[in-house]
Amino acid sequence: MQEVKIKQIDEKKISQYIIKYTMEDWMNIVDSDVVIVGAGPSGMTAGYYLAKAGKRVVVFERRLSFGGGIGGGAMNFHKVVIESPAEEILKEIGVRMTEVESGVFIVDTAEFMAKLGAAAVDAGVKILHGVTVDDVIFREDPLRVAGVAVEWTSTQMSGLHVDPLFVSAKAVLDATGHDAEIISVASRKLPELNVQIPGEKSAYSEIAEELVVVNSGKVAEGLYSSGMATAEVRGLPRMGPIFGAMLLSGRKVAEDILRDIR
Ligand code: 48H
Ligand code: FE2
Repeated sequence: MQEVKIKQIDEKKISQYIIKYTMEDWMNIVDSDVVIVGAGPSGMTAGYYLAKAGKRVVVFERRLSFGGGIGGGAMNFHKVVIESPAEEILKEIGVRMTEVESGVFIVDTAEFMAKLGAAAVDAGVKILHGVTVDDVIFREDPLRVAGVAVEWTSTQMSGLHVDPLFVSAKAVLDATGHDAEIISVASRKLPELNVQIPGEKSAYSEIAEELVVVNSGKVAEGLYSSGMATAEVRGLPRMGPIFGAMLLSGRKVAEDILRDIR
């Protein structure tokens, strides 16, 4: 048997290193350029392009995983469909695809999630898991969304009365998927933003993809939507397990945010 020499470190130091470096990160995170809520396909794509453009981006994800709805595929089948021109984005981050007809691709869900997550992290996005966003910060003159309130998901699930911490940002992106949770809370608590939520429609895949992409963007000053949150907020049809619009809407909203916060 070969001897293995493992560096020894005691418990106190393990804790100290984790606490010190976590808090250093949080000191920066509370003053971000862009807060993205949700590490699903649209949120991670937006984060990837924003970080590549040099913005300080944090993604808060309620769960302890990446990918949002990618992981469930279609009825738990481990494949999803991507259509042109969204394959450009997957090519850029090295996801392998099978072209099943001109402009239509099949991808594996695990590879899609892993490589999108890795691309976002490599571009400089901070992704924090187990954090739920449950409110926004606002400012007047001019009226705008100026950040979010965050809480540990585990604290929320416990039902304990614990106040959140606040994170300020020049732009907040609701990439929370079907429920558009952040825009919903902003619309309810800040009626002066004048945001109505008609709700998502039943499936009509052929038209839904393009509609989601072109309608992703600013919802109110400082507040943006992408992916299925856009369908909810703009009253658009759903499309099922085809993910081109999730990627393209993430890229589109990143471009809009870059223009606005320059
Ligand atoms: C922190 C939160 C909070 C919160 C939610 O659902 P997602 O995958 O979102 P999209 O829009 O990028 O992608 C949608 C796609 O997965 C999908 O469902 C499609 C294409 N459906 C078509 C159809 O017909 O059904 O990801 C959202 C993420 C998830 O990981 C949530 O856990 C997370 O956001 N999240 N994180 N604070 N308040 N709410
Ligand atoms: Fe869905």
